[in-house]
Amino acid sequence: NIYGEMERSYPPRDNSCVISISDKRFSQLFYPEEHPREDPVVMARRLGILPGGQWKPLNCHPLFNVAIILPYRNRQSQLAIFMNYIHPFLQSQNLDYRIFVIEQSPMRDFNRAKLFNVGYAEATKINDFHCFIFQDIDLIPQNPDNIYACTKMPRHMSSSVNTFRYNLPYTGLFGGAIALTRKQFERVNGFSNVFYGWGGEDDDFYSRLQSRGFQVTRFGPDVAQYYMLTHKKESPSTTRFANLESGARRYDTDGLSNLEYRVLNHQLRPLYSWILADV
Ligand code: NGS
Repeated sequence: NIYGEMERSYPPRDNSCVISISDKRFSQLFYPEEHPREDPVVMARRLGILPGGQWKPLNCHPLFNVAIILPYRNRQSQLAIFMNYIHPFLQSQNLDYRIFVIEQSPMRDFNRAKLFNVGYAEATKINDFHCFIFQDIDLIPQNPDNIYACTKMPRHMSSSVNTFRYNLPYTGLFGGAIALTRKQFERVNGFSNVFYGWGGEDDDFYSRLQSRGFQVTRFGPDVAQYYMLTHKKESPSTTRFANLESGARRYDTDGLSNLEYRVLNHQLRPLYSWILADV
């Protein structure tokens, strides 16, 4: 029973929300690109989403308190498809959640891992989030039983992606979508900040977890199914292997502990909190 592995954010009460309702709406929606798109303001009003993309159930006591962190640059149509889909999905799970989009300013190569650290740091300033989901905007969870909340061990959520024909390509893959409690994330000093450009930062993060004795967990491949929105493949960074190799020497000094960035702009948009950062 996967739900036995969940790490609650709040103690249960008489009127605790049920964790999953296996909502059948979601399996009908693929392809998500073709799902009817609702105007963000209309959607927020219809679903009772507060400015900045916050929501919690009002008729039951939520068990999970989650910040969803999405690194972002230049993927406007994916962002729209993701938001259109994810709010009803998260609401079906009765979570107390808030969505953060962390956009990297132009010029430097994209630094997915550092944007996660920025998202973590900014979210933590706003609220005492118990659980963090770090995930790519192009990944759409297909199974409503894939709870967007934390487990007793750090969890690789997207182990079954359509582009890999729903197979895990290698055991150490920890990219795509992951869930960690604040404590777990702090224990490994967050992500490395040095991975500019595509690739390797998730492998480094996996090594960090292993170095601290964490066994990562995954739900079964049927539950962990994701649909990836199509896009051109990025060209991999040339420094990723060198950074990976020297990674172990930096676990304590490179991460949340030395995180530096500037927030250039921020807005509470109808479906998410937007933060523009120079990293
Ligand atoms: C590995 C990358 C990871 C990446 C994974 C899957 O090779 O960062 O492929 O990529 N590691 C290195 O480059 C060192 S995927 O096929 O999803 O584009 O997450």
